[in-house]
Amino acid sequence: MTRPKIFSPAPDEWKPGKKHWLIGTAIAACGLLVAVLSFAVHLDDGGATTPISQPSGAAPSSQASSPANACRQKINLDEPSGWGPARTIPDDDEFVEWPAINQDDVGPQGDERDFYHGAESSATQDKGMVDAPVSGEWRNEIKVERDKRYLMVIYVHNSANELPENALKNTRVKVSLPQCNGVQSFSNAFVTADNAEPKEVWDGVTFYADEIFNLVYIPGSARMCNNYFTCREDAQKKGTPLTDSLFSQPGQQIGYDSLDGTLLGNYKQDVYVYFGLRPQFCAKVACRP
Ligand SMILES: [Ca+2]
Repeated sequence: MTRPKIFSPAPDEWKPGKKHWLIGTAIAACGLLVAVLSFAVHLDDGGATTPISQPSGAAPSSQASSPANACRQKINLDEPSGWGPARTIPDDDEFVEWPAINQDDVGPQGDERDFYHGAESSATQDKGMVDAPVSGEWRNEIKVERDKRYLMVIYVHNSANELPENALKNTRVKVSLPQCNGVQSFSNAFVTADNAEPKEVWDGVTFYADEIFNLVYIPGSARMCNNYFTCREDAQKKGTPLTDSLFSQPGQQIGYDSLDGTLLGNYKQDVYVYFGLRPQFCAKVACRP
């Protein structure tokens, strides 16, 4: 397999109000009850804000920290995988007043500063793994095991209101995957936009195992799902595919109805990026150098 180069280290008449996501999410709530055990359930295009079963970001319990990107030979789950930069969440009924990435805590994701998670997949092979339901909970610390695959999700939201002047421009997502071997490693997701403040945000996930391992991206598994490129369990709609540029500089451009980098504020245009990972164990598969 050729491994990609890995990057290292609603309606306008509404008066803008942060609670507007509730309108869409009320529709989504019924779907979520059905979707809670299944990754690939998405609602129709009828304004649902949360298309699939998702983790809620927990309020970061520690200080912001740099993205961790190395491997460890001992497990220490107290070591932060990283999130940042530190940014203030506005009051419940307010938007951020400028284009801002994942700077909210009242939407469907809870605290958006915790925007990157993973879950064990029920898939037994790489092909089509992104369509398989997850079989475990969405987590920030994932114990990886032989013959299993893991679905990762990155949530992206413009925390400003939906006015055009607050649209994020050249919005991009990239992922760091460790290229080393160890019993613990970290991956971080980075979201950037030219006019965002801060310009870049990041959030991490920790992987660990009883054996020395590394992680590989499952080729072709990356995709974007949102209210335009919906994803459904019936496999008729699968979002839109993303390229391996997700793992390289300058990252994968995302968007709403095209991958043009533009994301309006409020919740209609929020985005989920998915991709699959598979651990390799050194005793069974030659680890990368
Ligand atoms: Ca996280």
